Amino acid sequence: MAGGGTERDAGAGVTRRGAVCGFGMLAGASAGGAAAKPAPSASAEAPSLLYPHPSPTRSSRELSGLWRFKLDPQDLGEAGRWFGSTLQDARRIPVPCSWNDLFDDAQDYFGPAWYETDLWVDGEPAGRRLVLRFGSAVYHARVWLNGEYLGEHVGGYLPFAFDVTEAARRGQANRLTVRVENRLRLDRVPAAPDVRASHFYQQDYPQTAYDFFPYAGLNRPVVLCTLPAVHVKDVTVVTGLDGADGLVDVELEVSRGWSGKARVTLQSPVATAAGAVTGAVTGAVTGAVTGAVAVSGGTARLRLRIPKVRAWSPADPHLYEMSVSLGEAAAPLDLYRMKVGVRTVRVDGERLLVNGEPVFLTGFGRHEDFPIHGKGLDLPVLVRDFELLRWIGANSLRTSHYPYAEEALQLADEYGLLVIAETPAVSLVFSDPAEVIEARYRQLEQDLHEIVRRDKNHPCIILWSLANEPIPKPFHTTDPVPPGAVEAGTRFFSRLFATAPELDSTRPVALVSVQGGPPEWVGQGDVICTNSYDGWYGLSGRLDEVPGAIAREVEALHARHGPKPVIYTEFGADALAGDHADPPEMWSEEYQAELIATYWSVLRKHPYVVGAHPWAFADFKTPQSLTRVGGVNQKGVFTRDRRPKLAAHRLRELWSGRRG
Ligand code: GCB
Repeated sequence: MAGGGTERDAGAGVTRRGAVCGFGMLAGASAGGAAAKPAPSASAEAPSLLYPHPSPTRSSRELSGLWRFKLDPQDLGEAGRWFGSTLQDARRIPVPCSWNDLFDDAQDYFGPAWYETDLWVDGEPAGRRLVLRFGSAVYHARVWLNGEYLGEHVGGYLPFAFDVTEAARRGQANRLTVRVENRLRLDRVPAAPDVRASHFYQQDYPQTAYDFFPYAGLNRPVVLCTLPAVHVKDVTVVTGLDGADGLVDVELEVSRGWSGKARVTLQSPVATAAGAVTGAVTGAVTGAVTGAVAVSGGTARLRLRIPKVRAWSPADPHLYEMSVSLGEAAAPLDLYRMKVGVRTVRVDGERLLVNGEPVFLTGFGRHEDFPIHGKGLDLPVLVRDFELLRWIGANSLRTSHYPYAEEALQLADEYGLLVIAETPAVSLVFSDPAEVIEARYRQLEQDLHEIVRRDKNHPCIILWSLANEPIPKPFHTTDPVPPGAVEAGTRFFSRLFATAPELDSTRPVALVSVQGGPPEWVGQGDVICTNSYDGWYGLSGRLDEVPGAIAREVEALHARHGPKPVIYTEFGADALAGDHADPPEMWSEEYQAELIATYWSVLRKHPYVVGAHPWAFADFKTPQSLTRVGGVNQKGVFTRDRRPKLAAHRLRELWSGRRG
């Protein structure tokens, strides 16, 4: 493993300014308390993390492009004040992008790396707050502007922002420096494995505890935003249905503890014959629905009623345009626009209901993964994937195994895909030391706050997944489960399951268990989500024995946890594209297609099973190991470059009902 050195405390000898690390306002219907605290000055107030949609009072400019980049394997940069002047011997790196596939010496690099770009702010409107917003940084970032320390963020898949109004200078280039550090550590989420537990032939490289490549860097856009001093800082939308009407409860948080008038308007966009989007209103609604409210001490709540609402659903993913304006309508102090889908989600006994109707989830877990870009936001791939999901007849998606880019959720809202939104807690091991488990808990709870705050308003999200495959001891050991490991996990998840509804009481919560995982953990969920690999890791090659094994397993789950809905969040087999065998053999396209179809037919016979997600949507890069041919997990029903395997065609037939 490259890199070295130990982490020091954040920002020794440097100042800290307005960093947001997710300890702000809690989401959900009862949120809003933190804004009541008087803000001594705007720059001391944590900046808004709302998605930076532009409006007449706001601007956003992506700083995407070629930045300067330098690895720092000896960890010399901070002591050497690399943020104080232009990076020496730097090479160019695109942002957003993972660094691993670009440079040979960065492929398996773990340690600090420095990013730098020049930033001119002269084009931004004067008199507004300037905010730098990072979509994500894997795993830990420290940021400086013109040598002045702005702050840090820990955790790889969530946004953070800094108010740079005072630090930025007009009339000259501003030097933006970011130190990103990606070490695989036991106390992180996701965590590195405790390698003492693995035998020599079971060690993957790089050594992750999870089965995807640890792509690192500035994977999502960095955006320079401007917004007025008094601005909408957060919006929480909760929707409901009352007969034919839609109810939209809106909670506002306004900066600086501001008091005054606010207006919230909802209207349907409609494509004109020419394809343009206008502000006209369609459907049964005969005008925009507007509500006025008094903001007091930075908070306000109101309810809008949409007569004869056009509800959001997979069949009709209708989105209303919502605008929130502060102050006088004719000349608002701030105007924030976002989309709202009106829908309900609820678990009722063994059913999962969207708008009161039972749903059955067809779809996949996926990865943010593509050659060269790694986990860098790649909009063409994202759009292609959503088109393929539509082609194959998927109505849902799990953000395995971490929060995806915000743009993915925006697309899911528009495509009408139901999303199981997952935290980055993948493969947590509970035989690790107690202090390590506690450190992970703190990180995960922070992540959960940040996820809910970021994603709470997406109608597509119907279920939170708190973790994927937590395990009492590492997979690769035959040692017995150490005493206390199951109990440690039970305590861990009890705390997390208690926290989730405090943040969002409107959606069910689950964790994704692995076949044979402790029932005490998965049983805490509103929905029982399970991964199952009969015919692959177990009963390898024995397709004829698989139906019986699945039936026994699903019936045992129901007996243990019923009445609750069950979702099979993973099942499948690796298939090397182009490898064929008749009768089907492992690694052939036929075997994968047959195994997936077998699961489908058994699961469909059990009415409490409400979802079947074969693993995975597409092949994806993993650490090198004996089980990953080409360093790729080949369980995709599409190849890594998105060509369909036999299983994709088979699923398309099954999901369209053309084949039973
Ligand atoms: C699982 C994991 C997933 C792996 C998959 C596999 O259970 O949740 O991350 O990629 O198995 O292919 O082994």
